[in-house]
Amino acid sequence: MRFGKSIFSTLLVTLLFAGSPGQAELFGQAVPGKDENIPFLVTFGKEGETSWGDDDFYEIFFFLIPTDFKQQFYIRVFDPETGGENDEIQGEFNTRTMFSVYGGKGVDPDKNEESKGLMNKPNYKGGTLLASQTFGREPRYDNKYYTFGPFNPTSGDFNTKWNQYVFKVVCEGISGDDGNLYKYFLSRNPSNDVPIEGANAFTYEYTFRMWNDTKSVSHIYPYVDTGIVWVRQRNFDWDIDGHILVVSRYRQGVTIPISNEDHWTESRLPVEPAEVGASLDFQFHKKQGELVKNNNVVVTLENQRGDALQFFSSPIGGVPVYQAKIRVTPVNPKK
Ligand SMILES: [Ca+2]
Ligand SMILES: [Ca+2]
Ligand SMILES: [Ca+2]
Ligand SMILES: [Ca+2]
Repeated sequence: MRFGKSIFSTLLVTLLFAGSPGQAELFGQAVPGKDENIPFLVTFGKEGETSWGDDDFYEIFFFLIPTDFKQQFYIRVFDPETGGENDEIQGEFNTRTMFSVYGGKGVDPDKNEESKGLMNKPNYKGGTLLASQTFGREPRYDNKYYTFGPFNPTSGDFNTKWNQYVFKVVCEGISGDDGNLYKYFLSRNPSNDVPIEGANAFTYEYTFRMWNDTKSVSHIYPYVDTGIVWVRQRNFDWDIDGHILVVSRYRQGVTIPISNEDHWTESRLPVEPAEVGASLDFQFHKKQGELVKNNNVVVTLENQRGDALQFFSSPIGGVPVYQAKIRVTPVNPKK
């Protein structure tokens, strides 16, 4: 993927309108993000079954630190252990999960394709290991934070196009079969969630837990960069739980094919020129009636060239809102 001028103008617009309600929060440090309405990320121990909703037993997130931020920062992990509250038990709790923070050369996915951690590209640990910690079942971290850091922004992999330092956190389910549910917060402070203005986070393959609430709608926000004509969406283990709707400034909503248990479904979605340089809103609507419980799901997107799209925790350009006044050609997604 290529970040051109468009993202900077979008970021600039975002900065200019920071005060208006509904605009992008500048503080994209909660992962999952505030607008996503996703309760937790989830990574299973590698002895788990993929039918429980994690296809590969690891998850990678990138954190972006703006160059004008000169202080040290921290990456906090909420409920890093697997046991007690929040986590998904299978038999007894025996999962061990390793969190590793990387900086330096090799992290930036723009320069190192394998850093993205997509399927069939196993060398996702590019970069310099800055910190690592393994958690089993540990009551002291149950429903609590573990804090990595402090880190210096300049320990990241500098990306000149974005003018930001890139860090990477890899979470791997190294043993056991339970699901570790957790979330991140990028913070100025080791013991509180204090956001860094202008920072953000993203992933290329999003593995997350849905709420156990039929009324809830979760969102993820892929950024559509210049040159994108269509995208291929892939979703895994959706368990036929309701529907997935794609909304944008120019798209009132189109449903996409959904996956069943332990199953990938994919489809192509044409992109309108007017959708370029902004985020799409992938909405995950729960099935009404009987609750599909503990639904974990995986989503990836790639463009017509096969390059993966980023899902930003704080949507670039803000949450896209359909604008009825703008006429668009009806979209008819074809495989
Ligand atoms: Ca727990
Ligand atoms: Ca177990
Ligand atoms: Ca956990
Ligand atoms: Ca599932």
